[in-house]
Amino acid sequence: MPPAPSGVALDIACVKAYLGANRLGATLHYFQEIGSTNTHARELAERGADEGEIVIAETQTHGRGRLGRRWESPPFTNLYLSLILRPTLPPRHAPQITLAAAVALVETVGSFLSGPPAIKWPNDILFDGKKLAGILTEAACDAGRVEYVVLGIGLNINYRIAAMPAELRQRATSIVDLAGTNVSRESVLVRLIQDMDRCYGELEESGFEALRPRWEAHFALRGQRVQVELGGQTVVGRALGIDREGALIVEDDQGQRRSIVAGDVIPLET
Ligand code: BT5
Repeated sequence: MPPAPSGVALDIACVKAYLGANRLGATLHYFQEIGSTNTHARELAERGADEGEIVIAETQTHGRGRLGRRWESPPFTNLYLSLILRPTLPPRHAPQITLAAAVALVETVGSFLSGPPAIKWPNDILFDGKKLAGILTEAACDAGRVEYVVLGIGLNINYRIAAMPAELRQRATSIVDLAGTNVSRESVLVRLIQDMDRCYGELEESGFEALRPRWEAHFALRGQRVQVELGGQTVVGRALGIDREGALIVEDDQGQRRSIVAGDVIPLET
């Protein structure tokens, strides 16, 4: 698909035609503007939406990162989407959906770039240390089972660094800035949904172990000194990798191996 000139809306009919009979994306809820695709997807999930329904918007007025942070969402430029999933995984494995999405994202993005992107545990996709995409996973659990998961993805496509707010210019990037040319957002969207469909299927059928080698192959922090914020507690040490379940393994400065299920990781200069 040739890229549309910037400022042009997504051709959703074309996306649907290419998607065919995927489990994910059979229903696309498309908005020119929305508060947050994750918030709307949660409302739909609460009202009984099916697994695989996707909310997608051209711009978000209240695009969210983790911990109340903001996600810059300029119109007609990038992808902002939220997938509704109803996994059969136990709640303690729900964070693995973020890891499966990270594998899908690096595979999608890698196919549009000359080199491979990297994963910063748990939810950032980087290229040369700059953020290209972020994942926001929100799960609702009840009586020991996962009721639904909303998997939100923000991916910078035709977002020129010059158009970014000053605070992002040093630490964010986009496909156009890396590839040097505008890219068809429809092509990226179709590929992303297909890759996510495949990776999510692998996770459900074979567990995270099936995806782990591909995740590890893109792991950006291996061997690096990191600081991990655990909501009130800070761990400083060396990132070793992830375990069978997807927890980050850090050897702290006291020589103790710590297994971290959720937290914010800051790479430290050595
Ligand atoms: C994330 O949070 O990286 C998750 C972002 C998820 C966004 C998607 S868009 C569709 C869906 N609907 C939503 O409302 N959200 C999801 P976190 O790790 O907390 O990173 C947030 C930080 O990334 C910010 O504090 C900025 O420093 C940076 N940031 C904000 N906008 C960015 C952008 N467009 N590109 C790169 N970095 C950005």
